[in-house]
Amino acid sequence: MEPHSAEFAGHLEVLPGKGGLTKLQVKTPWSTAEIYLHGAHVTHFGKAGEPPLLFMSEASDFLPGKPIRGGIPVIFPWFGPREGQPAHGFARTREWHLKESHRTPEGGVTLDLNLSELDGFDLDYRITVSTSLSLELTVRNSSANGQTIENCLHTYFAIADIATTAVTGLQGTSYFDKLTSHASSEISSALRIDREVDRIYDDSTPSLEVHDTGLARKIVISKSGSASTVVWNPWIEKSKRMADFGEDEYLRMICVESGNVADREIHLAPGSSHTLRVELSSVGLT
Ligand code: TA6
Repeated sequence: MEPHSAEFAGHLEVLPGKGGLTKLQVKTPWSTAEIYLHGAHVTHFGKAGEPPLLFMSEASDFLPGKPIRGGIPVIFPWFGPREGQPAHGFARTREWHLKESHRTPEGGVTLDLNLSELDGFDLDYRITVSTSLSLELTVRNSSANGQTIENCLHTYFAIADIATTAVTGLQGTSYFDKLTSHASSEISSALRIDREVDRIYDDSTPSLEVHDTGLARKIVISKSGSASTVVWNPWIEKSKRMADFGEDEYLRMICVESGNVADREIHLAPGSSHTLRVELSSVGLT
């Protein structure tokens, strides 16, 4: 593989990854990360000396045209199924372009990826690897017509055990339960999962946490430009139906996704843009 002009010694390498797909390997003084150009898919982020923050299925495909299972799928321009179209849109199965990369003044690494051969949209995705993982997904309507889109950073978090994990920060937030098609409101201050959960919360709060007592840490999800939070765990039966997901992997993952979906879809005038920002970090549980 030709050395990429963006590579700089010891901090960014462009390598053949799984399935021969191009992988960007990032190393900073505090952390490591891996991003595939296929779908601009972050497949790994971990702080030195800690278990990875992101879950990756051991059964994931790494094939052109197939989504990677785990990490942070980029969902665009629609969320969920669509007749005759790929579920969750096509951004996550397209080959993105690495436009630029540079070191931050503190020593982190910033990658600028782009996907622009989509009719009517121009997507820029800035990924900054440091003591935390920062993501900025900007969509510009490059067409002459108004467009309506949904977007979501569909993050799979790695946890020790779903039975000793809780999501905090959603109390009092209304949600749509995709399994029952009923609307409801979150009553618990610490949401625990003991069955299949697939909920779209109407949630613009700037911060949520995933408390993992098994790993004695909490993951902090800070976000802006996001009016929806999706919480998903496939549990037993759905896990068995997913060919690219291990039958018992539901025990070690939870999706807490940040975006703008369903009623919170985004209307973009010609030439206008929208940016979704998410920052992921971890703190020890005292
Ligand atoms: O975000 C939750 C969800 O919409 C679930 O309904 C489930 O379908 C999940 O996304 C995974 O979707 P995928 O197309 O990646 O299998």
